[in-house]
Amino acid sequence: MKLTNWFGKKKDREENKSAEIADSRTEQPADGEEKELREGLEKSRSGFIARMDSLLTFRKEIDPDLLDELEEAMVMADMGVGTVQHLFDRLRSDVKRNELKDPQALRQRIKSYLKDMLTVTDTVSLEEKIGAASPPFVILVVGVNGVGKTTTIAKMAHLFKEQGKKVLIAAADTFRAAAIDQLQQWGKRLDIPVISHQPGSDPSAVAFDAIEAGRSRKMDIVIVDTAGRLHTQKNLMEELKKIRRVMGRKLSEAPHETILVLDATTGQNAVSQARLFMEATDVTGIVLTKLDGTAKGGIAAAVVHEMKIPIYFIGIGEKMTDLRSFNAEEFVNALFE
Ligand SMILES: Nc1nc2c(ncn2[C@@H]2O[C@H](COP(=O)(O)OP(=O)(O)O)[C@@H](O)[C@H]2O)c(=O)[nH]1
Ligand SMILES: [Mg+2]
Repeated sequence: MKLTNWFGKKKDREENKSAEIADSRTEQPADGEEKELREGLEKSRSGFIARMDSLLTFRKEIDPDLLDELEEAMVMADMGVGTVQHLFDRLRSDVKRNELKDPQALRQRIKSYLKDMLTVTDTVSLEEKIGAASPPFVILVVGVNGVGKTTTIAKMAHLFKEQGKKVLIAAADTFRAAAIDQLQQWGKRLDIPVISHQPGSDPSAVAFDAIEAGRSRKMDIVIVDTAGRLHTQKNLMEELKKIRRVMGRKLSEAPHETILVLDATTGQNAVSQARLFMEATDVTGIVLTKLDGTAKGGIAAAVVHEMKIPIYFIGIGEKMTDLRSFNAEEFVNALFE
């Protein structure tokens, strides 16, 4: 299946139709959301999944060579050595016990193990957490520069607003004037209030004001943007700690969630970033952005398996609507089918 435009959903019906016909694995026509997810993951599907399938297709039986080659393909897809090893330990012992008849059975097993690895057990969904808390529910968004924090905040705000929630966003990335402008512009487009101070001002003061405004204006959700300068790692982490402390003074449960944004196109770098942020602050959930821009969607499995933190959302484009709640089942199906 070849789609020329990853971002645009405006392809005419003809093109959609032929794309679907061309994809022999599509058994039923996907609904709009499913189709958009499939399109968002197209690079990975035609990248690492296609590579896996080309290894499986011409084999009659599962031999050690096949397993080795598949293993290599998964490492190449940024799944991470440790994660891949875990997966293949399980697969090899299944093969040893003669549980897998042929390469297609192996494919099914990989699919099902990937779903396991993308699922963090005993976690409550973000939606349930929001529902259970007394408002405002405060979300602190962290991550290094350029991963898509501000865009993701706009997308989340849009999504929550669609669900009928009152949302306020705060520009605690005070490092650059442009960052404040960017959030203000999103606020205008989304028609939601933005709390901001002068460039260069104290980010924790912005966060404090945001919670105050969230309470007095009876907001359901307050989302706080932060700066992400990597070259001042230590300062950045100290700044985040201070923001959290100051938030907690205003509202003891705040922040209810600390969401780490990771850019899927940075591969294993995203995993190292996750480690750094987890050491410095209490990350509760992940948003994996730019999945539309990488053929190595295996990074999702590495992040969840290694961090044991759930992915709440994935970004599959630059538009306001290009954010999806993450569901392991849907995600793996969209990749594999
Ligand atoms: N293709 C694609 N681009 C994205 C996605 N999320 C963010 N971006 C782009 O990444 C760039 C950096 O985003 P920004 O929100 O400013 O990052 P920040 O520095 O972390 O706040 C912008 O050009 C965004 O449009 C995504 O899911 N897919
Ligand atoms: Mg930003």
